[in-house]
Amino acid sequence: MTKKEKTMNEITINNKPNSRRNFFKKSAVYSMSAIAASSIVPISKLNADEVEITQKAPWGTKLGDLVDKYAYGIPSPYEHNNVRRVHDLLSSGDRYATVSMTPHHLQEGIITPNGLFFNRSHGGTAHVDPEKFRLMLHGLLEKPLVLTLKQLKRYPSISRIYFIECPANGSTGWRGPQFNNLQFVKGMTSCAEWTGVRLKTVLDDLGLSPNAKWMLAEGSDNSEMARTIPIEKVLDDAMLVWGQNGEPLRPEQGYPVRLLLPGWEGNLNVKWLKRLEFSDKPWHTKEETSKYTMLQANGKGINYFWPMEVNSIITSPCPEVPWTDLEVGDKIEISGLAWSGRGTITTVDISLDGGNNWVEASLKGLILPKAWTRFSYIIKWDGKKKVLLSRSIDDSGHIQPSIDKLIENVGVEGIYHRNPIVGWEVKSNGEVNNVHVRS
Ligand SMILES: Nc1nc2c(c(=O)[nH]1)N[C@H]1C(S)=C(S)[C@@H](COP(=O)(O)O)O[C@H]1N2
Ligand SMILES: [Mo]
Repeated sequence: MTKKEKTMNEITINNKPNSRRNFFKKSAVYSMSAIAASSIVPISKLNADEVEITQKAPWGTKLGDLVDKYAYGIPSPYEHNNVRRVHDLLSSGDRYATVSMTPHHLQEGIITPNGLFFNRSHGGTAHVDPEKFRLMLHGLLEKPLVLTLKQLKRYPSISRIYFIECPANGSTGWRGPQFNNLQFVKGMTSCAEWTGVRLKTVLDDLGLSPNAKWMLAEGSDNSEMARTIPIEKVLDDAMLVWGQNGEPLRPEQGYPVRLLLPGWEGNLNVKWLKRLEFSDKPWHTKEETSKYTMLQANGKGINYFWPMEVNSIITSPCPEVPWTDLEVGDKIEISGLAWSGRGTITTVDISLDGGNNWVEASLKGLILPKAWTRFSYIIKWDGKKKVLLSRSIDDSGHIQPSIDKLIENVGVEGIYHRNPIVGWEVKSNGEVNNVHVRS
């Protein structure tokens, strides 16, 4: 046994009582046991005598599909489980007002494929004829007008990677672990590269009145979704988008044009956009009176609660991706996603022991503001029960709270903005369960 493996085992069994000091402490020794290892081969027992590899595979003995079989390509039939899922508990009694969730356990990198982007709609998925699409911009503007899609697309475009998250994401576990899977625990967020025009570019052209303090965004779908947005956000990074990961927006995402408010509550990102109105007063739409207020412990509601909080989740392992095939000594990556609607992820810490000790994970690939950020930490499997947690910090100084801390602050009545540190228990046989860790 090398010195590093020993350190690892010692800390795993050293289950100190939780204290506030420990909670924020990072163990330098512990982090050295990660990655730094004698060899990079991840599997302890390798198979060097497999015979099949010397023979022709079944798919090589005959011609494959015609090259043009699919005018629009589809995933391998073996990937049939990589699909969005709806749960009846989360719908309003039908499949028109519900949410179809992203399978994060099967996601690679930080971009959600368009067919897997979560879909939260209140009146079904509308199908808008792009020829008949019109966008009305009016109110406190020098040049109010109605644009066709072609006209809108003549504005100079930009492409940016941003996540969208429904503020109800995570609400299924508000009072305890309700679902033993990742998909229903955190599946109401996805991340894409969006193409469109900055709203500021359009407004510079149309002459926004200095008296304009609010913008109303209204959808053309059956739900008539409408939200009031402060002008500062509109002029900061808001976009009108028509492109999603290199192709036109999908119907589920609001084809042909949606509003994108990077990092802010999903419901503000109005899909199937129809109208933008500018005013000196807010509107108090039905979405702002009957929904999307944040009920606090004292019984009062917070009216507007815009940015999505700093958040993270370990996506591998998770209940859907257990470690049941590992042998003691195998190296394995703990991988996950972190994001914040307030800025850029700076740090993700991992705990293997339910929050007694924390180590810093490495951030992989692109690290962008208001976008998913992939984190990674490699350990050597010792066959011992663990409680895995991830905790992210952003450059605005926000840190993911413990469940108890969050409940202390906002109570248990409000269903939105639930971003506590979430845990997976890995049993000694490698099975993974959703657990709540008190601290
Ligand atoms: N017009 C319209 N816009 C809408 C909605 C809707 O029902 N109608 N749902 C909102 C909600 S609640 C969320 S969380 C996001 C979800 O975006 P997505 O379906 O593209 O993931 O869209 C928002 N925009
Ligand atoms: Mo939402």
